[in-house]
Amino acid sequence: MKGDALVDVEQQNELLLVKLNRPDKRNAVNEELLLCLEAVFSAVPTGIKCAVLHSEGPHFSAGLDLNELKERDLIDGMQHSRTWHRALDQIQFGPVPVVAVLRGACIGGGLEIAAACHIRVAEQGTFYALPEGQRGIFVGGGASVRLPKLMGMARMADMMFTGRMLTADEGLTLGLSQYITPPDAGLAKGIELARKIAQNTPMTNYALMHILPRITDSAHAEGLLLESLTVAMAQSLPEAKQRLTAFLDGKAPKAFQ
Ligand code: 1HE
Repeated sequence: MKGDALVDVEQQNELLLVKLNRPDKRNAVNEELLLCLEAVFSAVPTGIKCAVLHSEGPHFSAGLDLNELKERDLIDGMQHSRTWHRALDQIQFGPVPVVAVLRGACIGGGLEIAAACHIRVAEQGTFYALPEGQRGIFVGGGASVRLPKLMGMARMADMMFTGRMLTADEGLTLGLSQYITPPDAGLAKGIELARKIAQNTPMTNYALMHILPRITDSAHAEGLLLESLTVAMAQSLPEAKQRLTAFLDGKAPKAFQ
């Protein structure tokens, strides 16, 4: 998917760079763009170990394409929200970790897409908002499930009750992003992080993507049991044994290197 596609994809060795590519509409997400995103993350080529989701133009995404709301009845609205859930679950629970690189507006559905990624890097100048409250609607792309886990329910509710906008610095403090960079340095940072992630064992990345969220959603006893199963599986794999032996032989970097 190249050129004027709404989602542009570029392979860089073990990394997949996925770009929201509708800058004239501030990367507002219409049905076509959403389905493109789902298709890309459903067909990650073999050999790819990590993806970076970034954007063309000065804004990550202005959220849902509001033109599409005008004609929708109740059942259409329900199905449309479920399409968002499917597409964003494909990002969160797909085959590879995804690093989001944010800039400018990260609004509504744009923030929902960012929240489905595994790590968020925000450039200075990024701003976050959930104008759904002001528009008389509600979040529909999974924000009510994902955002309270990142920033807490009260903060998310505040953003919707009051239309409060958060700056990049506030987003970093509150957990919306894990990294902040100068303007225009986000993609380089995202790629640097993705290269690091790509060096992990597949089991570690799988556990972080697919098991940790289940543990977090579990009751105490079930969570601990899942953790034990995961560590036992991971440590029994040859690639873990090699890494442990390398450390004990003084051939692996220390924790702080
Ligand atoms: C759009 C959209 C959009 C821009 N749907 N067309 N999201 C919002 O409520 C955010 C609405 N957007 C904005 O507040 C601003 O556009 C921005 C702050 C992001 C950028 O401002 P600016 O001055 O750079 O651009 P602009 O002039 O406002 O917009 C440029 C064009 O993009 C313009 O179209 P044009 O044909 O007149 O050039 C805008 O109409 C268009 N555009 N944002 C449709 N959102 C799963 S449910 C999720 C629910 C939500 O996401 S609600 C939040 C919706």
